[in-house]
Amino acid sequence: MDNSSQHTAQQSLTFEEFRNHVLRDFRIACESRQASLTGRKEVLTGKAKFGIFGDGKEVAQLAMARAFRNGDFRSGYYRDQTFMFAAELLTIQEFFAQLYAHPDVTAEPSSAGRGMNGHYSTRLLNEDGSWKSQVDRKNSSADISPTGGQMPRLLGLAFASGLYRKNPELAAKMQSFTNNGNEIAFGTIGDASTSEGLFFETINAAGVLQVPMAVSVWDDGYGISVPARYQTTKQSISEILSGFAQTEEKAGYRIYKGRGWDYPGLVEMYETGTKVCREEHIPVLFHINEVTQPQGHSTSGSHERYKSRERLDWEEEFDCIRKMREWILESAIATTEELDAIDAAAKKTVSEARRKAWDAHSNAIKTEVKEAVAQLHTLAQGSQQKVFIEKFAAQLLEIGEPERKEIIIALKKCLRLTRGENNSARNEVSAWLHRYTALNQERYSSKLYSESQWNVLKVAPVPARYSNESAMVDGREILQANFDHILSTRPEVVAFGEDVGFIGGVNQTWAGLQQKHGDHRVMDTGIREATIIGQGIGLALRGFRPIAEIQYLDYLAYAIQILSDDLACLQYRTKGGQKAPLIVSTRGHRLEGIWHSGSPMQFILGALRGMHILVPRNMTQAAGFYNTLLASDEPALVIEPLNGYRIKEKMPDNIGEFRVQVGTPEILEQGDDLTIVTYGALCRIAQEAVRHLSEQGISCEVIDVQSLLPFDLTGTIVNSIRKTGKVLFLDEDVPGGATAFMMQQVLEKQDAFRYLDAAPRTLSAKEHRPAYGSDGDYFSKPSAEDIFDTVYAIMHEYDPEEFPAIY
Ligand SMILES: Cc1ncc(C[n+]2csc(CCOP(=O)(O)OP(=O)(O)O)c2C)c(N)n1
Repeated sequence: MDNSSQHTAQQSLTFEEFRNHVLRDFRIACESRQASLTGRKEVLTGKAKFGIFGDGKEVAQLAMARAFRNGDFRSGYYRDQTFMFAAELLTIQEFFAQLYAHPDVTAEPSSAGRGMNGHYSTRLLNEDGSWKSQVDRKNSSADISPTGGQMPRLLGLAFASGLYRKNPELAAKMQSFTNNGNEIAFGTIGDASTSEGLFFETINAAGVLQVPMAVSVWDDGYGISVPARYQTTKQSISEILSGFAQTEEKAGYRIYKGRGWDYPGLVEMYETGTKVCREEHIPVLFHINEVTQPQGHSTSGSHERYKSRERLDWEEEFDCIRKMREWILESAIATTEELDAIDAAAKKTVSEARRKAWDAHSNAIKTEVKEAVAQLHTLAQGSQQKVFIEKFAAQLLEIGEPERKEIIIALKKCLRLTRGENNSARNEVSAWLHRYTALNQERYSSKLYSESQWNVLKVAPVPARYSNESAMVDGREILQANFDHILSTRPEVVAFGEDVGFIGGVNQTWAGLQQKHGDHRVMDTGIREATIIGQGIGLALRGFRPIAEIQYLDYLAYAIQILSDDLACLQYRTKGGQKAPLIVSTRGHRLEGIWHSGSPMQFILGALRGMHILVPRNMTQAAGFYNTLLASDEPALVIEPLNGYRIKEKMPDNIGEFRVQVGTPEILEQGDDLTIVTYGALCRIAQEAVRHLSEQGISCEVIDVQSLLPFDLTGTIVNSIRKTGKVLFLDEDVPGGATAFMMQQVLEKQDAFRYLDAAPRTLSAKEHRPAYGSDGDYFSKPSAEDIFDTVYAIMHEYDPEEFPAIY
């Protein structure tokens, strides 16, 4: 083949430059394949627990990496090691450090050993939690395991470029995040995972929004063992998405199809496709088929079980590195000897990098073992159990490849053995154990929440100020005025959701704000909860401060997976390497019927650790929370009380500036006999019940928790129980839902059981969802009468003479 006729991408290069590019790529392909082969061995010989690798996908990823520029983002999945190597976002040593779960960010920057092998990310944050520049480097968002889960965030990463381009003034201010919106968000996904709803939702949304999103589908024909005929209509994702293609009249996608082993074809395809994507913000789909998976899906099984002999033979023949090699030779770019030398060197490089990664990981543990053994020797000296302790020490030293848990187990066993001994070394050993436990806490459990100076707990409260002129208005007007102030003073804030833009939200909390601030600030979206959240995550990763609205709390279920798997655990799974300070705004608890009265708080509390969960009782408190959150760098969910928009509240004079502290309950009613702990729409109903109870001589304290995560950091509730000796936990969740959570927090964490004179009680909604209509609500959710009766029953149990049964 004539060298001068190579693809257009290479035409501006001299032959020498072109050859260097090709041989660099070939080297990376060889190294990456060797890393996969070696990685599998490491799992099978027990050095690592699980392995999933990118073999068979090398060549396509080299081509994608060629088109990837500074400022661009990747949102991909576990097959992308070759891309990461080629883009210089991952070293081979780091690849192995991750396989071994090395819990140190300097050794394993993607996730500090937390994320499992094949889960990549770049560190977007400095040590102190501030943003690094994104434009002078290549970026990868943090991978997650749920297949297709990378898609919603990808939309947001691409949308950020769109918004920056639409708002040049902002782009000029945010130069460390964008170069006028010229950045592409590259997505990767396996062919089988395109069956997920998240894929289609994202594809449609990006087509509507016309954002620079470039999705590559690595099509190897299987999802683990299940072939394409069970995954994809017509067995071709590009064919079925052809209706999305751009036409003369209508905007849409550019769709390209390439073969996973065709290096020159792929390089050219990526160059052409990403040019329009970057310049014209046209979304692009690259369907890469004829991709192989030489080692099978993962270390958990062999592909011979489900691939035919014919398929296995084809995979061997069309192995992408083999084909790349053939092409290099046919094109006379290099000789067989040169390629063999590259391959041999790659094997050496990988072997060396693997050894270094292993030594770094295992030597760190061995050093800790030695320290622990020294502690055990000290303990043994003055102990009657010397023989046994020395035996434990010797056993610990003998373990060929020890793990940290074995240190803890041995120390605890020896301290138990010596319980009650008058041995001064025990204190020292015990102190060492505590220090070691704390160290491992930092290694394996830190950074679920921001530990930066912008941690939400560091935001000081600012009281709402009122004067004689302060008007009584509908609650929704307070939110609207507050959002107006935010949009006027914070250009990086954008808000979006279903009906949020043109009409200003179903409850008018954004009314007129699109007209005033522009449709690049306040936006309508399609009905697509998961990608509304993804849109927010991607924007937040790129410097925006998005407020994403989920129209009703009941529909948060559509988005809970992405909130849980992606947003809530982001700081944790990168050990502080990334953050997405997204505010999710919704409304719930009480209105009408099965799907507009939900309060599934336990479900949210269980799924969203890593986010703050705020449940204001009215719109002033809600506005105060938004202001607090915008001063912090953490993600949160704010649930406005759905039935409160038309209830009158006093408009604060310092709208947009007052802040409500999270983790701080408020006492709404003072009382001596019993403490009612509640939140949201029930606050008013509890206050009403308390008035009736006082007529019966029962004095209740009503505490509005306001913030479920974090929960009462001030001890307000335990202090109240100290006074009253009795407590009722009240909410609209199911029995044993968030009331059980509150009870655990108060009795166990605040130690309140010591002060109780009567059994603690919970009162919640019924197990079923609320029936429609006023009576449906009354008989499904706690009413003032239910509260009265439950409180009275506690008082009756406590003092039956003073409080005889009523009914
Ligand atoms: C939501 C979800 N369901 C199931 C799995 C288990 N799983 C992991 S990989 C995989 C197959 C994915 O196949 P494909 O998308 O074609 O990617 P490939 O592994 O072939 O590159 C499955 C079912 C998962 N990780 N996430």
